[in-house]
Amino acid sequence: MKVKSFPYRLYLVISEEACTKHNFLKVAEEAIKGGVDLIQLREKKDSTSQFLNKAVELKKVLDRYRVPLIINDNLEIAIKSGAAGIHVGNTDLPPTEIKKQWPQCEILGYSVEYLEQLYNEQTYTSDYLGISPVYNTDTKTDTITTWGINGVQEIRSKTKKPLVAIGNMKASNAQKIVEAGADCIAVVSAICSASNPFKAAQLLKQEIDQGIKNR
Ligand code: TZP
Ligand code: MG
Repeated sequence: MKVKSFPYRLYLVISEEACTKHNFLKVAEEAIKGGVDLIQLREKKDSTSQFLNKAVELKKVLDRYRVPLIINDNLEIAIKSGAAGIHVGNTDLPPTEIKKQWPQCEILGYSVEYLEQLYNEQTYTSDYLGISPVYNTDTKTDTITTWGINGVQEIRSKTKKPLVAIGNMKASNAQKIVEAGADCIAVVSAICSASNPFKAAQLLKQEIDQGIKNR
């Protein structure tokens, strides 16, 4: 499937474990109906075969809605599952290497943890940058810079790359982070642990749309 390029607006980063109230495939489907337009599968504890099985199952759901699948930090699974792209952090396989090994990769995401990264070739090679994290979160604690709203503004002023804000993002803070320059909001718990993932996505999307209008 040929995918559209950015901007995507509401990005669900999903793992089976984070989906505490519903099956993760159900969460993904409801979230798409509520406005999610990009999904990343992030399984840090799975064996290769578990991760691949989940990716294949998730992709079947996403294909029905033409939503691209991104795989977190595992090139083999990204390729084998037929995903549209991959997301890597600062200490993972670098984007330049991913492009060499997987030239067909359509969406390559790269997390920014230091300002200096904005000037390296990994950033130039990426299709979007993750602002990671905007706020501290229990979902990922091994982080370096907590960017906050000022950090989002500063990164926005220094790059034209599409920016994805992640880290304790929710309906109550999404609008102002979009106004500060983020193109897209990524969430784990705001949707994965919601009793109603459809509604949670819908609320987030409304706030993002309002933020875009206010810019
Ligand atoms: N990268 C930076 S923060 C984060 C990741 C994967 C976790 C975000 O989770 P939540 O629950 O949306 O705060
Ligand atoms: Mg990593």
